[in-house]
Amino acid sequence: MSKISLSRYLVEQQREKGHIPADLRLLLEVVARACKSISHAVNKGALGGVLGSADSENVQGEVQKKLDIIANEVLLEANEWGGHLAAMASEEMDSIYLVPNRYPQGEYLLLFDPLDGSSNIDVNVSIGTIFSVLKKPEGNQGVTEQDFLQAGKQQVAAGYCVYGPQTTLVLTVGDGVVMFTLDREQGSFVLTHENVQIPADTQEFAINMSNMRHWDEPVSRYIGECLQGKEGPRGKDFNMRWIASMVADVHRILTRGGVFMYPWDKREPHKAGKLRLMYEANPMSWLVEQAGGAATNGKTRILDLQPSQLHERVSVMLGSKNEVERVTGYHAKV
Ligand code: P6P
Repeated sequence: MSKISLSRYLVEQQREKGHIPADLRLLLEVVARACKSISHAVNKGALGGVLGSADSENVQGEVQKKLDIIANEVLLEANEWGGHLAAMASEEMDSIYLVPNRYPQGEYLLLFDPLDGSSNIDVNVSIGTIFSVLKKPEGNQGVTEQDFLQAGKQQVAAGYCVYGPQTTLVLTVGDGVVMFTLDREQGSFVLTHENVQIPADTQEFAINMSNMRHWDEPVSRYIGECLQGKEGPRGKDFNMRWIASMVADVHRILTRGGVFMYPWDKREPHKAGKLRLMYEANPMSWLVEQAGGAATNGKTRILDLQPSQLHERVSVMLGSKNEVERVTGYHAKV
């Protein structure tokens, strides 16, 4: 089979399927090029002097790694001049980033977590870039934060690039999920997986077990039943994985199934959860749904949630449909 590049896939999505307009195709090509640059910087590691802390904090109050800032700057610089964007939003920036007036303004809004899982950078464990694309609402002259506050079901494209043993770009534009692996000799992303499907059932769950004593009852019940194995109500044994890098855990689930959970817990009861809705949960939830899975906050479909703040957090349960429906059902009984 001849190699299909990301560019060819996007042209075909534009020309033959009418799924994406030219400007969105251009935007996705630019994001992919930025991910290639980030992959290059990540792969250098200590040799590039990019490991360790940047001695600064982001809007979340988290210590920023040097690579967090590098990845953020790569994405801003790559996307600001193309004329396809009106503004950007990032986990690493308090407020939105307007495309400078010296460049043409486009109709899209780009949101990203430039380097998710950055606590894993210094220990050489897979990390990734997560991105989400929305359309700027019609009518308004300028762009404000309010324009970004759209439910996840309004996304026009979403994806991530995982920097692991391979650098793999995973994308949906609403026509299923496809995966492209970076061919470093050619310097291009090559289509390696089409029509990605998550099995509806699984025997593998991903959760940070050290938080067990802080969970709500439905989560405790669901995980407790998994731990009881074949002697318990589930009648089968379960395996556990926790990479502490959402991109890597979601990639495993898209590849072989599973359920990922970062639920609300009692440690900081005023926070809905740890993960951010706009640029982590929404893009990952659309990818999972496009691959036949499900994603809720325990009660509501994540893509239906109406955001009220750019950096708001959410409880996340996503992956194999039957497992997500089961744990969501336990919440409904509370
Ligand atoms: P914990 C990484 O910091 C992240 O945002 C996600 O990628 C990951 O799933 C989660 O936090 C890990 O959190 O509490 O297990 O370190």
